Amino acid sequence: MSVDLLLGLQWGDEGKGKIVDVLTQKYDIIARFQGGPNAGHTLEFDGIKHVLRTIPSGIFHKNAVNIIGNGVVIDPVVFVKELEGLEQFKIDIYNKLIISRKAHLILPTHRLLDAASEASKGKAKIGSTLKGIGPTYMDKTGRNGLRIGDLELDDFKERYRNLADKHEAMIKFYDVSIQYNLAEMENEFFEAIETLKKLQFIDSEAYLFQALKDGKSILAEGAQGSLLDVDFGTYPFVTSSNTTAAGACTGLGIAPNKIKDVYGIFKAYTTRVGSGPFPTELFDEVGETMARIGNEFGSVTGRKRRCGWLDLVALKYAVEINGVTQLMMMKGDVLSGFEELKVCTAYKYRGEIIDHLPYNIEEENVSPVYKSFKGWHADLTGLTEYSDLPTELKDYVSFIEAEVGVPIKIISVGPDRTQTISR
Ligand code: 2SA
Ligand code: MG
Repeated sequence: MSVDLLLGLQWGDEGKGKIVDVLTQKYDIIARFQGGPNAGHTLEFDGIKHVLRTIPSGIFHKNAVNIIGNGVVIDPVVFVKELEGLEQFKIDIYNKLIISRKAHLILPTHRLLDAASEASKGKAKIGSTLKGIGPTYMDKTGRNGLRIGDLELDDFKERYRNLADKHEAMIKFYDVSIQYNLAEMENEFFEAIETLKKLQFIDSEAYLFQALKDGKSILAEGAQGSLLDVDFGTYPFVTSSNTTAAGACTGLGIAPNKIKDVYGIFKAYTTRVGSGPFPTELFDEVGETMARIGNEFGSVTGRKRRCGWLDLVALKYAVEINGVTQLMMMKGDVLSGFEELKVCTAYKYRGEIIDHLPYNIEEENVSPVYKSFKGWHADLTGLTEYSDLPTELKDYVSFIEAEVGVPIKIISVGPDRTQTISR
């Protein structure tokens, strides 16, 4: 059997949670491979809206096993809150959720370091979610990190203290004023660890090898989006993990030749939360309307998301980097009611027209070249058949498919599980 991947193709918040939830019926195992509590995967079903942070989006399905892979970073405090939020659903969490021993731990001081780093950057700040993601991955690649498996060691507390002391010195070095009570944060941390330890810790790569041998089907769930990838995103305004397809190999221990389908999720328009370049960003009424109708607020931080037209230059790039085999277009319903829609097909860069992302992609040197489309007015949210969609939307879909060269297999017309049109 093989592994399918599901990834966001823009700057996150494409609607991955919803699609994993819809697709999980087909899979035995759902595995998260990168990121951590910076993610906010929103699912809606039976009139309930739920946001997942570290836990894979297959958790609501009866038979799926959910794995948090080695590439993920886990904050015990956030994780336990997430577990508490799930209590109402009566999920057999201790059998359905397993964690890789190799996943790294986010310490309270990682969160403080994140805050200190951002404060020290002033206007140039990344706009991080302040969940300690960057500093935790820095400790991972710097070979200083603590992992889930370390919780099973007798000297965990000592290891913790060593690292936390070092972090405290670093926080002082930043020389910024951030208020905190570390003792309180540590109490909360160690308390959360006791709950966390009730879960199964495993060598998840071995589990997945065996699962593949046993003919199980696996869906790898990405977090954030391709343009936030630490290597291929709009660096330095990125997150600190590989959000692209390669990240699934390193974040789970899956060989590239085991990957079959790569589902690429994108919004019918574009959003970005946090700082950094965004060539098709709208600063006018149209952008405001998108944000309002699309309810574009960060599901973790509540920050208002920046909105703009669909950027096909960036989308094509993400499709290539990830080897996307099927596209899924989200939030088509949000575009209902606009007289005119625009799609960016190229950039004007230093006086030239280019069709790729330049190394130095900043608002000042890149301006989008648009193609206009006629809008539609129909309410899509109750539609279930592709044939019932307005002709203008079908034209929009066909244009994207032709430009990108990959079929759009799912069109989402609302947040609920049922508001999903398959082709
Ligand atoms: P970080 O916290 O170090 O990963 O931040 C670095 C950049 O990555 C962006 N980022 C995100 N962008 C969109 N959605 C994300 N998840 C949350 C959500 C965000 C929220 O689902 O809504 O609630 O604000 C996410 N996580 C990280 C971040 O904005 C920085 O630009
Ligand atoms: Mg999100």
